Amino acid sequence: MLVDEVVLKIKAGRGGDGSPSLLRNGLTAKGGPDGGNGGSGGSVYLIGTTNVADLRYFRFKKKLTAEDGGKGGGRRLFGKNANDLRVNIPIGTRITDLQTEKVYEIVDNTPLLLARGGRGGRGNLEFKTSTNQAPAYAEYGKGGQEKMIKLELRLIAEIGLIGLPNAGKSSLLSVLTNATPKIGDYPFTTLEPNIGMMGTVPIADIPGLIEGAAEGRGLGAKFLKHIEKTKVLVHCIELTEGDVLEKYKTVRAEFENFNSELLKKPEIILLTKIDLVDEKTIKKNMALFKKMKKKVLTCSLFDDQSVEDLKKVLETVV
Ligand SMILES: Nc1nc2c(ncn2[C@@H]2O[C@H](COP(=O)(O)OP(=O)(O)OP(=O)(O)O)[C@@H](O)[C@H]2O)c(=O)[nH]1
Ligand SMILES: [Mg+2]
Repeated sequence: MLVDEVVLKIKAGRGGDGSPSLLRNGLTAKGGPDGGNGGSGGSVYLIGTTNVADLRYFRFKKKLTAEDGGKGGGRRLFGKNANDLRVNIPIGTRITDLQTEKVYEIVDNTPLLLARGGRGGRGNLEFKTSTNQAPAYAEYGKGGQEKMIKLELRLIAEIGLIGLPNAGKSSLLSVLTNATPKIGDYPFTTLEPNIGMMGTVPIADIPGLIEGAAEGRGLGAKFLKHIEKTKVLVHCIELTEGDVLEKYKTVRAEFENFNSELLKKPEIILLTKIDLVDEKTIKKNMALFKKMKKKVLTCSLFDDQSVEDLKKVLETVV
């Protein structure tokens, strides 16, 4: 299951308390202050990475808490500074601070400081003055910052495979990339977007779109946001049944309804399952799209050369 939205609490560590210790030993009945400072609390950072594909890690984890700083001690002992908590999230995640509504986009691996750890309290050593040689007090450590945040994943695929249900999108993803999506000879096999890597190029396969998808019919609308950032769309249209142009227009109409910017994206028409139709049908449909000045390719899973040719074209367009 693709986890693409979570709300969680993040809490930086508290600073350690300073120590109010006064030195006592055999030589000194009433010695000076020797209480050390507390250590600072750990901060919480989120870091973009390409190694994590979704927000699954947070599915049952509703809170990220960094360590508290160590307490200061007698004999000038300073408390330990706590380690920061650094958590990897996928590049492409949008973070919203739910109190301030401030939004951060994770676009690279620069650590983003979200909750700063509390400062350690000062020990009594630091409060010693000419008039108060032996202060018996120290500071408490400061609390760490706390925030409620929302993480939203937007897959940054460079290429999006789109089309009606059963067009062969997931099959293509499985031959173009390392992904192993579910493939079935019935519509709506894909219920969640899949993403695979063709070398270094991420390709997304989204559930099939149908008329009314942009208003919530079928499954597609919820996932159209995942293709908003792609550079190229591969519009898969299978040739075995239905009017090819009608099918093309149905999907384009959904783009128009959802976000007309999608219509401006470079588009490759991919006529699929050509092993199941005759040469005449292929030629006729290619001509149709060529006349519309569209870039059109054909493909069959059973023709390795057609898959290789498609790969080559995709590599040059991203
Ligand atoms: N003969 C033939 N069958 C194909 C080809 N490509 C896909 N298929 C078959 O078509 C059916 C649908 O393939 P999928 O890849 O699941 O289609 P999809 O577009 O992902 O479908 P949804 O996830 O429902 O939108 C499966 O039975 C595939 O085996 C092809 O090139 N030739
Ligand atoms: Mg599919």
